[in-house]
Amino acid sequence: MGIVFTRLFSSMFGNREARILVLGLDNAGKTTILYRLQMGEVVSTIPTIGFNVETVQYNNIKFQVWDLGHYVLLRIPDAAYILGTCLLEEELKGAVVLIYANKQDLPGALDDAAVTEALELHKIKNRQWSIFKTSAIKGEGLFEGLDWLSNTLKSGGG
Ligand SMILES: Nc1nc2c(ncn2[C@@H]2O[C@H](COP(=O)(O)OP(=O)(O)OP(=O)(O)O)[C@@H](O)[C@H]2O)c(=O)[nH]1
Ligand SMILES: [Mg+2]
Repeated sequence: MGIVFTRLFSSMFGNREARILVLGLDNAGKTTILYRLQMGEVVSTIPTIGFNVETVQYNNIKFQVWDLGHYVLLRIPDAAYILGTCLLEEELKGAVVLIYANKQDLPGALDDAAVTEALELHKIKNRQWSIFKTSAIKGEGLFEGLDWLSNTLKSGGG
């Protein structure tokens, strides 16, 4: 699953820009999602060492997407803990949280309710968040999530 944070900046000219920090379990599909959103196709990936930064233009918002590689092998309880810790960061104060429950095309994938429970998303207070079931391989759910994100940002979230 990928975990996405974003924060909105409006320039003097009304162009909207947002930064997205992509976090998630190793092998969750973060890099695949990034390039699927950017190019509309599945690219072959190798485990990310360091990070990828790309721009995705969508709904009149220029998203600068930071895709972090697996520095540590995360498991779900770690992911829940790290998410909670990240949300305490001053830098991410007010950031909107979009969760992709990815790999829904695979049998046994945790669905949105199971991911919500595993990541303890109901503990998130004073912040807008939403979760979407996705398959980066099939191209399902990704833009629905980005629609939620851009609408939330445009209505003043983040
Ligand atoms: N079946 C299925 N496979 C997926 C999906 N998304 C990604 N994958 C595959 O999962 C593997 C890992 O994808 P990556 O995008 O490299 O994963 P990552 O989260 O960037 O991994 P790290 O960079 O190691 O943290 C690749 O073989 C992808 O093709 C999906 O929705 N369904
Ligand atoms: Mg990667």
